[in-house]
Amino acid sequence: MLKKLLMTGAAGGVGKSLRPLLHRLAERVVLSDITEISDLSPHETFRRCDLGDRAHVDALFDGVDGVLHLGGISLEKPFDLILNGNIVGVYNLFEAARHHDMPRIIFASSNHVTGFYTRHERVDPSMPVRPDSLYGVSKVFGEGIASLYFDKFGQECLSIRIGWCFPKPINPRTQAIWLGVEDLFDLCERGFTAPRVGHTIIYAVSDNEEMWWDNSSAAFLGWKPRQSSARWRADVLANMKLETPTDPDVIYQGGHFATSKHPDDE
Ligand code: NAI
Ligand code: 15L
Repeated sequence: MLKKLLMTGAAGGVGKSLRPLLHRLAERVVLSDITEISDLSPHETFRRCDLGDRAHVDALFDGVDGVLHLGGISLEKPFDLILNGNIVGVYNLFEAARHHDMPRIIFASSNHVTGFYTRHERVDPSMPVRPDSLYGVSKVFGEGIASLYFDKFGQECLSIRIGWCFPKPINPRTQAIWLGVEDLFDLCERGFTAPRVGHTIIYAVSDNEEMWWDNSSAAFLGWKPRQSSARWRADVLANMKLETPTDPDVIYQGGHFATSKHPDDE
């Protein structure tokens, strides 16, 4: 059991859905976000913080023995936003950890680190990255910092390349990459309690019928996702438009991230 877990990005969709489970993992939970959170449970406190502000990020770490880093820009956006939230922000986070006894970090990376692989390829974390967006590149940077800080300073981190963590899938792509919140919680618990993670990268995806990713290099975690998007199969089929196999949105694992315009041109 952790004594004090810091969760950044706590006001976001994933943070909200994880919050009711975190008392199973930590005695106290510090929620942080740039957006205010007011509906706190007794074991929770809130600290407003822009991840781009080094001193504020540093001040979040007092007594923290585990960090779940969800905060930042979660979609393709203009570069200045990504720079502040995901590049400066992740650097500030790892620097704060280095100066505060190096609590283990779980870093919310993304499937968009490898979004330019096709849906017919089976990708594992040792394969070269193929980011599909500036957002995907920012997650590559986060994984790079995690790798450097482990190799050079011994800072441990589990980078989880999340698929689609929303209540339910909306199309065949998100059906293949759906991640249930119970499975995510179980992965985080294993990430914090495993004797050693070094810097490990894993695809965070439930036990769906279609599988694009190979997590055998992280088998030591013993994570066996139990949820599946199969129960929405009929809904997805009933509501979907017919997919054109030659449509780039359909070809690439990253879907429309792979085909979107440069965000600074919009
Ligand atoms: P979200 O966009 O709902 O939440 C992100 C939170 O970060 C927001 O509450 C936002 O206010 C906060 N934030 C943004 N910029 C900030 C800054 N400069 N300083 C402090 N806080 C800032 O995203 P969601 O869906 O909850 O995702 C959580 C994490 O997981 C993100 O890092 C995202 O990239 C990653 N992820 C999520 C996936 C999903 O399916 N939901 C898939 C792949 C990755
Ligand atoms: C992500 O990385 C995003 O944070 C999430 O909002 C979804 O867009 C997801 O990827 C996706 O692959 O669709």
